[in-house]
Amino acid sequence: MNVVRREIVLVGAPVNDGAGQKGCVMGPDAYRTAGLGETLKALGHSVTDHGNVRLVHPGNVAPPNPVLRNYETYIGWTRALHAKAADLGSSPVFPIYLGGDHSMAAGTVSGQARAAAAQGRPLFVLWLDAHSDFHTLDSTASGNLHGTPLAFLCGLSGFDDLLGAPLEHPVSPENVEIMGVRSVDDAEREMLIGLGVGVSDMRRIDESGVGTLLTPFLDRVREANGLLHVSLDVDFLDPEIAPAVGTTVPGGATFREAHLVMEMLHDSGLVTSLDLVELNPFLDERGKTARLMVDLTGSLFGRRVFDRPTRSF
Ligand code: HAR
Ligand code: MN
Ligand code: MN
Ligand code: MN
Repeated sequence: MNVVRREIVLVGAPVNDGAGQKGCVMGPDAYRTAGLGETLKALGHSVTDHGNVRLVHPGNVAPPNPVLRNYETYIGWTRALHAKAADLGSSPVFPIYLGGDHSMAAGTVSGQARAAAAQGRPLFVLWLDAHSDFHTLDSTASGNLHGTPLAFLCGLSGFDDLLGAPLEHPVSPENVEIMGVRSVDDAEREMLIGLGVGVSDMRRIDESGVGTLLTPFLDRVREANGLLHVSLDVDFLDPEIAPAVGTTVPGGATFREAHLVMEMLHDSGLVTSLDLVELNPFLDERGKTARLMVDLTGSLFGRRVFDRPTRSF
């Protein structure tokens, strides 16, 4: 069997202030309850749970736009998770960040990008999401900060409060692929096009299939000797199969599309860190969504029906 045994570290990020409604704070414990650690161990990996990261409140910081909600805790979480991810990224472990709403990725991905830069390797990001999360602090109309982390990570301006200085190691927009998107605001669309971010929206998935769209991106990661961070938002999935999310959008990825993405990512051997975000267990149906997210993570870590052909001819 061709199993690469990984040293997996689970990190809880009970971030809730970036979302419009409450419940993501329970996400990390729902993944633990749904058996994430046991599932990964059964696949032959070692798993260590580092518990939950704690918010360090930054003190009073005036928001640059009055519409922003919970600006100070966005800063506090970004700093705490950035430090944790930069640390884990410099060791040979595979971190899985258990969210928490998607604003947490401002910290996890920027920390991983710092660690990648220290190794002289580019970080690529696969953002699996119904949304592009590409608002600046100026352009957001809702003020919900989970709609902004990818713009921050790509180095757009106005985010200097988050780490207290301009982002030192932004992710290059051409190294980002957003997949499954079906809800983009006008301001986001202009910025995504202007910067050349890769976007495979649901229509392109319908027309070409996830495999055809994912392969060239993975080839680019490999050719660049890059590291690959995957940020999996529950709302990437169709709400019929994954109801436990506050921002459902109809017409999402199917069960098989999502598993195929995870299986291809596994086979590529390129993924080095993962976020599981936006799970709101308060909205779940008997743990169905939490279990699906655990199963998808199992596919990313090598679960398959057959590990070799049944015949040699
Ligand atoms: N674009 C909308 C806004 O900014 C919706 C953002 C919702 N984001 C998430 N994460 N649920 O993907 O308010
Ligand atoms: Mn998101
Ligand atoms: Mn540096
Ligand atoms: Mn989303």
